[in-house]
Amino acid sequence: MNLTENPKPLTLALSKGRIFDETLPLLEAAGIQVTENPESSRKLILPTSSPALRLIIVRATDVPTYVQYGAADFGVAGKDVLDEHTVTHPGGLYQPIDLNIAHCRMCVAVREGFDYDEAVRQGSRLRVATKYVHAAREHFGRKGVHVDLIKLYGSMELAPLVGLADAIVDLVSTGNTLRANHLVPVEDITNISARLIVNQAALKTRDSELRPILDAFARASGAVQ
Ligand code: PRT
Ligand code: MG
Repeated sequence: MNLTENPKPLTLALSKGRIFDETLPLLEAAGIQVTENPESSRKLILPTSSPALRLIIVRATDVPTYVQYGAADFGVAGKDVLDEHTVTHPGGLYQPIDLNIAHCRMCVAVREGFDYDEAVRQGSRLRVATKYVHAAREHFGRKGVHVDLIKLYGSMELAPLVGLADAIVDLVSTGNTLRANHLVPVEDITNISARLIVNQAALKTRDSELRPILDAFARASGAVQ
């Protein structure tokens, strides 16, 4: 397919911050440079050095939505975000590559001094605050632990400190945020990294344009195709 047949550039959805920063080298491996930085630019649509590719900057949790509805042809999102999205919006997304970027762990954490193992052993009903209610429900369900889940949209670390919850399910990379708030991880749930997701219709209709970028991303991230 060439540009006269399909003049609309491919659209890649990214969130600013670590996903944008860590996707840039992958784009460069595909021969594509991005000159504007979403941290300083207020533009939500960013051009690239290739007229055939533009970026849109959206909230991390909105990336799968833009791709699923075809407003973006492809996007980069954390496995945490994708797993939560898929529970409520199954289908429509093709997830071909683990990009090996934005690594972290999803953990259960509690206040220092809170005896989590004893609470679990006693069968106490735990209050757990999290952004990841589906992952948390599955985790505690597997363990047979009764929990009341409290949905939060950010700053989960605060919840155990002010008596909103006994535990949190959150992402941890360096562990600095937990330490700064006198929290300790007590259980690992899963390892997280960012994935490339592709709109299923775009994968068929725009395959020849997508393919070189997907291949370059796969090579640069060390993914086996
Ligand atoms: O921040 P905002 O509310 O706008 O959106 P977001 O948190 O969804 O986006 P962003 O950019 O923070 O995260 C995008 C993706 O990066 C997530 O979906 C994860 O897949 C991945 N990622 C990797 C992380 C982290 N590492 C991470 N450490 N996402 C969040 N964190 C947070 C964590 O929630 C905790 O508050 O960083 C804090 C812990 O970090 P450490 O280094 O102190 O342990
Ligand atoms: Mg964040």
